Amino acid sequence: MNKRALGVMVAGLLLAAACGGGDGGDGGGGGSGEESYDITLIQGVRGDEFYISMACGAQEAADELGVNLNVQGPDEFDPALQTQVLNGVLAEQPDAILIAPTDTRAMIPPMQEAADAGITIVTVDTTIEADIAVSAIATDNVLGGEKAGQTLAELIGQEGPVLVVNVKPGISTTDQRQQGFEQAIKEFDGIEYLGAEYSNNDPAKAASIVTSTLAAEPDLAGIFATNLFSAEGSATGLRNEGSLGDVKIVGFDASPSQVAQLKEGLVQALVVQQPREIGRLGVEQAVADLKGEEVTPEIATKVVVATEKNLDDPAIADSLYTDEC
Ligand code: T6T
Repeated sequence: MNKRALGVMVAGLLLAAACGGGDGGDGGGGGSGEESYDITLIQGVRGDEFYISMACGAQEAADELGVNLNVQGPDEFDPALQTQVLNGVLAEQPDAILIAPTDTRAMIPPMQEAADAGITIVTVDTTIEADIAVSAIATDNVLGGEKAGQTLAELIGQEGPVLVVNVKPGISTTDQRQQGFEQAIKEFDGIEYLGAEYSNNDPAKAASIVTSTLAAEPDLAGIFATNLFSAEGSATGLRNEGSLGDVKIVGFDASPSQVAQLKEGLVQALVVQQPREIGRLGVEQAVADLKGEEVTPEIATKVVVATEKNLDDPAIADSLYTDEC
């Protein structure tokens, strides 16, 4: 580094120290010349394109608002692992945490601890059964489940046995999707509901659920898979059984692999969320709270139904998930 560059750097550091910058404490808001906030996004699980897309939206908002965004997540969709991540984040004392809690109850105590430490909490995607977050931004998951039910009913000519491949009980989003689906299919007398089985967010488990269900119910007409990994795995299960197109699948989410399965005809429809929008809104709401501005306690984001035919419509194409920003 030359002397001039060093001088500029030292002057910058002195200025930052004078303004109290860099301590991540009581930030004065984004924008040039002002202290910026430190916000951490804690995903439900790392490597899931839903949360990757959410992080991209959060980063866009962070760039616009001059926020330092840090993104972390557990290796599995699991409250014990997510609590460890949250505890590590707590030690860093960010101004706000955006979190997708992996369990409606188990995540209450660690989130309460974070709120008690004066950190602004915003939930993104999933929610908890306690009033800790200043804002909760989520898909209308009951509506999404209803749309899945209506779409699947249409695909199977309103008759035959149908199965739900869910994730695990206690996740707000996927519980609500199942609820919405069950409400919707009640309207069709010809549909026999086989109930829900749980994949534990493991595609291999989802595939084996499909294999064993087909062995017991060779006339299986349709499957609703309530999230990305359950849907990817269910479709793989059908491919393994050579049942391409015989059994209709409506999945939730729109990862690149799910879109490929839709194009292949293995899956007939996907209920697509707006994870980028959820991430963006999460940062905006956190910053509003930190600045003492008005915050919206609950924001519901929309879903769209993608089929092979409408994939190029801008409303659908713009909603598909990404594996990198
Ligand atoms: O479906 C999303 C998310 O909305 C849900 O809460 C958990 O699973 C996903 O992340 C997809 O894997």
